[in-house]
Amino acid sequence: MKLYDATTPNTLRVQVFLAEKGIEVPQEAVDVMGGGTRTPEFLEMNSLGELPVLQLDDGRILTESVAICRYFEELYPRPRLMGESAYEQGLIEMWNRRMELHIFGPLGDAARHTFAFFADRVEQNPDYAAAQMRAFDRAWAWLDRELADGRPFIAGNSLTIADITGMAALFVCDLMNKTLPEELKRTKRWEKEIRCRPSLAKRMPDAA
Ligand SMILES: N[C@@H](CCC(=O)N[C@@H](CS)C(=O)NCC(=O)O)C(=O)O
Repeated sequence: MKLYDATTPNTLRVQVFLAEKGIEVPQEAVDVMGGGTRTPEFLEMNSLGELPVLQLDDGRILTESVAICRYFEELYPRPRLMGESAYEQGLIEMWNRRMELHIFGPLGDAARHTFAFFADRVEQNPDYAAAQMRAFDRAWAWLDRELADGRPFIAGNSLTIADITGMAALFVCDLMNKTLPEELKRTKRWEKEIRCRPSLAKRMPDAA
C-alpha cells in the first residue's frame, strides 16, 4: 500500500485521520508545485490530477480524501472517527458534509479563484472569490451558534472526521492569513483545542 502525499488541505485530512488512529502507511511525496500531479503516470492513477491517492498492494486505486478515510475506518475501526451506531454515522456524515460544503468549500473556492497556482486550472473570478469569503464568514458565525449547546467537537463529544474537515479549513485560513473573529467565542475555543492536537500541529503551513 502507498499513499501519494504532499502538504495540501485535502492530503492533511487523510494524514490527520491516520495519525488520530495511530496508523502508519508508506508514503510517496508528490511535487505539486512542480507539476507532479499532471504527469501521465499520475493522471493514470487519478484523471482529475489531485491528491491524495491511495494505491493498494494489488494496484487498485482510491482517490478522494473522505473515501480514503472511509477505507481506513473499516480496516482500523478504533478509535471510531466516522461513528458507531447508524444514527452516529448519519450524524457525523451530516456534519462532515456541512463542514465541507459551508466552511471548507467556500474558502477553498476563494483560494482557487485568487492563488496564482490555480490560474491555469480554473477560470478565475475575483468577484466570486470575494463572495465566497463573505459566505465563509457567515458560515463560521452559523457554526458558532450551532456550538451553543457546549459540545466540545463539531459532531458531539469526541473528535470525528467533521473536525478534521474543519482542520483543513484552518489550514487554508493560515495560507490566506485569515483569522477567525474573536467574537465567535465557541468556534475560537474549538479552534484553540483542535490546533493543539499533535495530529495537526506539526502539519500546519508554518510548522516547519
Ligand atoms: N475532492 C478531493 C479534492 C482533492 C484536491 O483538490 N486536491 C488538491 C490539493 S488540496 C490537489 O491535489 N491539487 C493538485 C493540482 O491541482 O494539481 C479530495 O477530497 O480528495
